[in-house]
Amino acid sequence: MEALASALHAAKALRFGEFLLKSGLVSPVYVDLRVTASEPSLLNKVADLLFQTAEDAKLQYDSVCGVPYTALPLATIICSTKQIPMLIRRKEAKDHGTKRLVEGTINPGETCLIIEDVVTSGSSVLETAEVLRKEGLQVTDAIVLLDREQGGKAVLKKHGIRLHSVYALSQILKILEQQQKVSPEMVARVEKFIRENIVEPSEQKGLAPTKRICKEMSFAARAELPGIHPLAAQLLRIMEKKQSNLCLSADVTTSKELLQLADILGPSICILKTHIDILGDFSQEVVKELRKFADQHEFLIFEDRKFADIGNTVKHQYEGGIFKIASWSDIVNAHAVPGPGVVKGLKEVGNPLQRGCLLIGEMSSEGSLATGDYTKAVVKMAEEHADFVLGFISGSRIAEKPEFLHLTPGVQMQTGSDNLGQKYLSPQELIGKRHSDIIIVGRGILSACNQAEEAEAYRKLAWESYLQRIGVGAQM
Ligand code: S5P
Repeated sequence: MEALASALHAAKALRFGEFLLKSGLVSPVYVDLRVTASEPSLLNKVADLLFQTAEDAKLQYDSVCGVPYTALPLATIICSTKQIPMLIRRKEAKDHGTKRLVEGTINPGETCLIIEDVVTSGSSVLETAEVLRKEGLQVTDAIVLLDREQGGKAVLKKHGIRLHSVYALSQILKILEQQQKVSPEMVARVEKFIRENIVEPSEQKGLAPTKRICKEMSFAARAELPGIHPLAAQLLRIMEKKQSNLCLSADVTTSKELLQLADILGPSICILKTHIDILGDFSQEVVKELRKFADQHEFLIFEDRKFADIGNTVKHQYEGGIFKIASWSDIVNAHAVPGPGVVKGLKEVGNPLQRGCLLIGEMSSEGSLATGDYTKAVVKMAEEHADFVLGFISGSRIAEKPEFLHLTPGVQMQTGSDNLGQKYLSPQELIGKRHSDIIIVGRGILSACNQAEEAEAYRKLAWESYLQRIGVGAQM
C-alpha cells in the first residue's frame, strides 16, 4: 500500500497545489489516474489491489465492468488475469448497427462488479450502474482505488451500491506525509477542502446526486483568473466592491427618466442595461451624461441590442447609425443564430475599444426556442471567442468555466408572468439554485413607488443568495 502510494505520487497521478476543477472550485489536490496507462507495472499493481479489495470483501460476482475510460484497462487486466467475463460500457450508443450501450454477453439476473479509479460524488459509478441495471444486471458493489471522501460513498449507498476503496484520500495523505512527500500544511489544506466540499445524496430517487457545491469561487477570485476577459474582471471587482450583482433594466422612454435612474439607482447596481432605441428623445448628449454617471457610481453600461445579423451588417449597427453604440456601451449582446460571423463582426469593432459581448443562450420568454442543443452550441461559440464574449444571457448557469458570467432576466420577487409571455423567477432561485451570477430586473423595480428602496431590496436579496451559495452567508 505504502509503495503504491509513493509510486502514484511519483507518476503524478496525485498532485498537490492549486487546481481549477470543472465545477469552478479551486482544489488543493488533483487526482488523475489516466497517467497510469503509460506505466504498465503501475497499472498492474493498481489492478491487483482492486481485485484484492474485492476478495477481502468476499464479493460474489459474475462479471466486471470498468467505468469508462480510465478504469477500462484496469477492468481488462483483472478480467484477463483472473479469467472473469468482462462487460464494456459504451459512453454513447453507436448511431448505427446494434445501438448497444453494453458490449459483451449479458445474462440478466447476474451480478456485475463495477471498477472505478476515483470517486468524488459517485455520479460516474451511478451512471454506469444505471446502464447495467437497465440491461437486467444486478449491481450491488463497486471497487474504487481512491475515495475522495466527498460524499460519494453515501450517495452510492442510497442507490443500493456498497463502495469499497483501496485508499481513502485521508489514508493516502497520511502515508505521503509520513514519507515526507507532502507537507503537514498541505495535508491540513486538503483535509479542510474535503470537509468543506461534501456532496449530499439527492432527496429524490434518481441518477444525479444533488450538485450541492458548498464552496465555489467568489467573484473576487474569479476576477483574478488568468484567462479572464478584462471587462469581466472589471465587472467582478465592481460587484465585489459594491456588493451588488444587480443589473437594472432601465426600460424607460425619455432621456430624463433614464438619467434620473442612473443617478439615483447607480449606487445599488453593477450594470445599467439600456434599450437605447426606445428613447423618444435620443441624442448623443444623453449617452455622454449616462457615461458620467457610470463612472461616478461605478457601474457598466450594457446596451441590450440583441444583434442577430451577418457579420458585416452587425458591424455597422454596432459602430455607426444614430446610436453609435460601441462608443458608449461597455457590453452588448447577440443572438448566436446567424453563426460565428455575428461575433466576428462585432469583435472587429468592439475589441479595439475593450468592449465585451454576452451571447443569448436562453431566453426568459414562454416558448423560447433557445434550448437544448442550441444552448450548447452557444456555449461552444462563446468558448471559441472568449477574447470578446464574457458570458451569457441565460436562465441558469449554462457554462462550467468560471471565467464566464451568467446574467438572468425575468426576475421579480413575486414570481409569475406578464401578459406577453415574460416569465419571472425570484432572485434566490436564480442566484442560489440556478447558479446565475447577476439578476436583470426591470419592472420589478421600475413599477415600485420608491425605486431606490426597491433596488436596494433586490440588491440585498441577490447578494445574500450569492454569499450563501459560496458558503459564507447566513441561512435564508
Ligand atoms: O430572455 C430575455 C433576455 C432579455 S435581455 N428576457 C428578457 O426579458 N430580456 C430583457 O430583460 C428584456 O428585453 C427587458 O429589457 C428585461 C426584462 O424586463 P422586466 O421588466 O421583465 O424585468
